[in-house]
Amino acid sequence: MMDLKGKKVLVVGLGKSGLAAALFLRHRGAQVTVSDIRSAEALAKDIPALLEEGINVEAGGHGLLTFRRQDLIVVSPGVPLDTPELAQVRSFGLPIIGELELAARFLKGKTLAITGSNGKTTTTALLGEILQAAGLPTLVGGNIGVPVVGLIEESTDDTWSVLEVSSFQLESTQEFRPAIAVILNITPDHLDRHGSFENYALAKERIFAMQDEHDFLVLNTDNARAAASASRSAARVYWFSAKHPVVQGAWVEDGQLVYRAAKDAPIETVIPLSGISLKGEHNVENVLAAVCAARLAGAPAEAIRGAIENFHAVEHRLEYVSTINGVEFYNDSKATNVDATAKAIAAFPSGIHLILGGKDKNSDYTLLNDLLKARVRAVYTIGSAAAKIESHLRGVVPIHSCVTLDKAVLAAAGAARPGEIVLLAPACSSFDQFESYEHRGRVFKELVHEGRGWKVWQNA
Ligand code: UMA
Repeated sequence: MMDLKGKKVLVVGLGKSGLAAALFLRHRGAQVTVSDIRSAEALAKDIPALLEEGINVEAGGHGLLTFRRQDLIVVSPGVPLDTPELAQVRSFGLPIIGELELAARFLKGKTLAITGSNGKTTTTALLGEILQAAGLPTLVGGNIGVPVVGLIEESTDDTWSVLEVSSFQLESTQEFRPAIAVILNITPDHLDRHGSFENYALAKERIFAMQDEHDFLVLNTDNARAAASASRSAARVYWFSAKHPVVQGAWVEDGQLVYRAAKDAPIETVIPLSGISLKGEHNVENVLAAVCAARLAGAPAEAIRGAIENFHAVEHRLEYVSTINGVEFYNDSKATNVDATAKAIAAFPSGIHLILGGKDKNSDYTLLNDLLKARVRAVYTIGSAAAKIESHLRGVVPIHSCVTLDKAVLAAAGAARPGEIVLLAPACSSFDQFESYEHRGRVFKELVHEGRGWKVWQNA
């Protein structure tokens, strides 16, 4: 474990992770400075508490000198590792780690880490419920919204920390070594940050980089890039598949989710497909991954079944909002990439009014064309990506430029007929118009609930 006493540590980025990291480092005796590009006014709510703790704050930009005078730099996940200041001090040999790596060096007990382009949050939340139902001391955190450093004080040698880990967090890991790692799928996302699909996939693969034959890696046989990781892993590989049996792991057979611990082990029946309340084929994959990882962690099948039966959609992930005048509204604000949106569309057979747009991530929206033709009545665009989306989808489905979410909800609700669906699954990040995808999802839900009384909806 590293000794932080008296060390000069710079925390870059003062969001959730930076705040938690700064406080943790300070409590362990480090001399802490936080640097953020946002102005002091924008950071006003956090600065007084930091100053009171004896933490220095640099607001309104990153000063190169601030970066140089340190023993260690801890980077928030949203800060690109190639920012000029970080690139410079790296060339001087200064250690740079992310918040996840910092936490990994102090967290007690065992870690079950889940990554993937889509499904991470649902699988993480479900696994947290399962391990808890199995009576194991469980903490849940990571990209799901709870910085991992915040779990350290509560962790004991018996704890299972169930962590959602993103490519941003994994990119800067060094010693991070989960006892069980899960890669749900790898499809294009965050190409603006990682530069190429392969770089993005390599960042994800850091989840098993430090694992050895005592550890487990759970992979999706049905996703080519995730499955390809098997040959690069030193861990014991387990599989899940929604399509066919696997040698060891979880799959679907005769309408049941089943698990087998080894090639010659008996097949255990865990739960019928009908026992899963989550919508969509992709959620069958998420549940299979959870079944496999939970069995590896030692949870009995009964605890797994009970937790799955009681588990409903996580907020902002294909979350049912309301039915108004026969039109169903779904909030999938967490669909921040094209693949996630494709999965959301695939969850409904037809009659979808789809709200798309936000901040583009160098994505290819033409990948949606076949699904749009088959299932979507109209697309309603919002945000800075609208023009690009419209040019990619032109001639495929009717498109309405709505600019903002309120106009899109109004237009979609006005056009939808009873039995149809209004779906927010924007395929983009939210940062052009909202603070976060959660904020965007909450605004959507408020608009839907407020809209109950609107005349235009009653006429729909
Ligand atoms: N900042 C700088 N310099 C920069 C860039 C940013 O100072 O060059 C500052 C910003 O001004 C801001 C702060 O950094 O004040 C934001 O830091 P951050 O983006 O790391 O955000 P946090 O609030 O710390 O949230 C992060 C994760 N955010 C990202 O990875 C972008 C959250 O995941 C995560 O829940 C949280 O840590 C706790 O672990 C969100 C996310 O969008 C949900 N994740 C991506 C995804 O799921 O697709 C990866």
